[in-house]
Amino acid sequence: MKTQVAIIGAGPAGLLLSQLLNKAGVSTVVLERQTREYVLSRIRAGVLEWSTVELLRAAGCGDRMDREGIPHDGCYLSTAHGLFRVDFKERCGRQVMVYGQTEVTRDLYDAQDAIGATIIHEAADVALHNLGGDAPYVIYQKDGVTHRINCDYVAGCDGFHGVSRPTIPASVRRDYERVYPFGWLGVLSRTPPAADELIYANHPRGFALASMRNANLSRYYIQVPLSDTVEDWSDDAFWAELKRRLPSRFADTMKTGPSIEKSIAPLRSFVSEPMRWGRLFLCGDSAHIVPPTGAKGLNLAASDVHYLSRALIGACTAGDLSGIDSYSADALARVWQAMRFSWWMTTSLHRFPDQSEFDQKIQESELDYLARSDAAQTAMAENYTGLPF
Ligand code: FAS
Ligand code: PHB
Repeated sequence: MKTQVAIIGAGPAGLLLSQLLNKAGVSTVVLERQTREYVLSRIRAGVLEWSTVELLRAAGCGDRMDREGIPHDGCYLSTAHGLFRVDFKERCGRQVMVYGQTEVTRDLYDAQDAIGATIIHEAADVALHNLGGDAPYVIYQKDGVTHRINCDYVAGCDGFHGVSRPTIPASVRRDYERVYPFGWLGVLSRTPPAADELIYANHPRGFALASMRNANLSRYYIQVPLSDTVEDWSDDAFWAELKRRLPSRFADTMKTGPSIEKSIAPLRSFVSEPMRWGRLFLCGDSAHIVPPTGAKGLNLAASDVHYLSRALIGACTAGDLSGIDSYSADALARVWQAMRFSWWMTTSLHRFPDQSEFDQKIQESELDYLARSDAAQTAMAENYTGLPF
C-alpha cells in the first residue's frame, strides 16, 4: 500500500490530522492498535480552547459541538481566602467550550467516515522504518498477516505509550519530566453539574475539581495519594470527600448519584525534544504530557496538529519544506507555554505531601494575589483559554 502520510494512532491528534490532510488533498492511512469501540470508550478531557474549537470547525467537525457544546465565560476558584471567579471573556475576550473528548473523537470518526478516510483498527506491532531516508515505510500485523505501507512521511500520534517516540534514538532525544506525588480520582455521574461553570478548589485536604459534560452529566476529580486504588473509594466516600473540598455554596446543594465511570490518573509533566526526526513527526501525547489541571492535554494535541497539518500540506502539495523544517520549533514553543501554565495551576492548587510551612504560605500568597489582581487574572485567562497559534 502507498500513501503520502502514514498516521500512527486514531486518538484526537491522529484523526484530526487525517481529516485536515485529506481535506487538502493529501492521502493518509491511520493505523490504530485498538478497536474503534475501545477508542470511543475512553473518558478524558472536557474543555476546548477556542483555537481548538475553530480548528474542529475548519476540519468540518464542529456542527454537533456548536449544537451541544457549552461555551463558558469563566471559572470559579475556591481557596483559603474564599471563592472567586475569573472572567475569561472580560479579561482577554475569549471563552472556552465545554465538550467532552469522547464527543470530539466521535465527531472526528464520523467526519473521517464521510470522506472515506482509511483507518485500520487492531493494527498490531506497528514498526517504523527508513525514517532517515526519503522512502520511509511502516510495517504492521493484522489478522495474522504482515502488511507494509510505503509513505512520504510518518505522523506519530500514538500517545505516551506509543511506538513513535521510542523509535527516535535516545542519543537524539532530550526528555524533560516532572512526576507529581499524587493522582486524580475521577468520577462521571448522570447528575446535574454542581455549578454553572467549573470550580477549581485548593483545600487543606487536597485539590478538587467540579466539571461537566452537559446539563445532566458531571465530571468530578479529587486529589488522592498515588497509593490509592479505585477500590479504596466507594461512591459514598467519594461524594463525602468531594463535598468537604468544594465551597459549601455549591457542595450543600449539589446532586450526587452512582458513578458511571471511576478511575485514577497519575499526573506528570513531560516533553520530548525534538518533535521531528527525519520523516517522522511526533504529535500530541506522543511528544508531551501535561497534568490535566490546566485542561491542556487535548488542546496541545490540536495545537500540534495545527502546525503539522500546515507543514505537511505545504510539503505534499507544493514542495514547500519550510513548515516541516520549522515544525518542531514551532510546536515546542507553544508546548512549553502550556507546560508552564499546567505546572503553575498544579503547584498552586494541590497540597504536596512534602510541602513545608513556607511552601504553604507561598502557595496561599500566590492564590491571594490571583484573587485580588486584574493582571494576574488576565494572565490566567489568556493561558487557560489558549495562547494564539
Ligand atoms: P491519545 O493517547 O488520545 O491517542 C493515541 C492513540 O494511539 C490511542 O488510540 C492508542 O490506542 C493508539 N496507539 C498507541 N500505541 C499505538 C501503536 N503502537 N500502534 C497503533 N496505535 C497506537 N487532557 C485534558 O485536557 N483534560 C483531562 O481531563 C484529561 N484527562 C485524561 C485522563 C487520562 C486517563 C488520560 C490518559 C489522559 C487525559 N488527558 C486529559 C489527556 C488526553 O486528553 C490527551 O491529551 C489526548 O488524548 C491526546 O490525544 P492524542 O495525542 O491523540 O493521544
Ligand atoms: C474535565 O472536564 O474532564 C476537565 C476539565 C478541566 C480540567 C481537567 C479536566 O482542568
